[in-house]
Amino acid sequence: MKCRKCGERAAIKLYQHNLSLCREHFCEFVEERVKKAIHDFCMFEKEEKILVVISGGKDSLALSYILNKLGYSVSLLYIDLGIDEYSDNSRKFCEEFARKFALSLKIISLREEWGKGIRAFCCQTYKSICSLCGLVKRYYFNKVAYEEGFDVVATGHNLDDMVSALLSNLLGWRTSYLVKQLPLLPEEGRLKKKAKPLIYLTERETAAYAFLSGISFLREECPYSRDASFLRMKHLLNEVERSSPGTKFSFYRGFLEKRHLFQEQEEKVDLKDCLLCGFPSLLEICSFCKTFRKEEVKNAGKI
Ligand code: Q46
Ligand code: ZN
Ligand code: ZN
Repeated sequence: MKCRKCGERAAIKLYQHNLSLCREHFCEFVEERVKKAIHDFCMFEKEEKILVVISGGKDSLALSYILNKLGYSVSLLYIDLGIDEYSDNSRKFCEEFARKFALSLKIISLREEWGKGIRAFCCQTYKSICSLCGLVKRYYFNKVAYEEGFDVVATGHNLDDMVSALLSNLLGWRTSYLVKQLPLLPEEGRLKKKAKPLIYLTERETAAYAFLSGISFLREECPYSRDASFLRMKHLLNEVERSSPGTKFSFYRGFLEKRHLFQEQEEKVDLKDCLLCGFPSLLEICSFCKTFRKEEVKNAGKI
């Protein structure tokens, strides 16, 4: 198998594009896809300050590496959820990456901030760790971006993440979630702009890029991912992609073309400032404060 660009030995075959590429031309291909996503959705400019949320895994580290290589102003944020050894290991990969590429890294640790890991905060509203994990990550990346003057938060969601969430929300006809599956969510009050520059790349491509670029990343999966429904969607979509390469991309592109159908149905909600933390909330007290500041909520007479 030879690289279509230079005739050297190919490192990977991209079935969707019927294209074999060597290491150098594959990395170039990936970086071009990221540039295209940034350009197509006007995600950010060179002078904007970008906060990249990292987990120690291939996607977020590959994204940080590419944005830094392309000359963007990048800082990193790692949220330590306190999930036993998994969090300790992922934190080490993040610290090592930041050191190696001389990038600033802020760490927020639930055990340091709240005395306990995420498991202890599961409750009636957030029964599953994964839904609570989503709330914690969204709360902190927005808070850090707002308080520290970042223009945009970038996350390492790839095409597989987007289409699996899309399929799962479509199967349940959760239209309010469907409209959130966009590559760019605009700034709204204290909620900072959110960008997903890896949306034109599959998980296989980001993994290959991280490996071929010599990025060391955590290969261990979060222990809770075994029960996560999005993984079942990913397996399903991989089956479809194997027999019909390009399906994931055309599914997502179709959604982008038809997103107005769902946006029209979206009810405009007025967000208030949470009485305890001041960040946007549907109710007087935000979900994060209700979960993490139970005593204060009680004292405020809101329970
Ligand atoms: S980190 Fe968080 Fe995932 Fe672990 S707790 Fe679930 S959502 S599985 S990608
Ligand atoms: Zn080549
Ligand atoms: Zn709050």
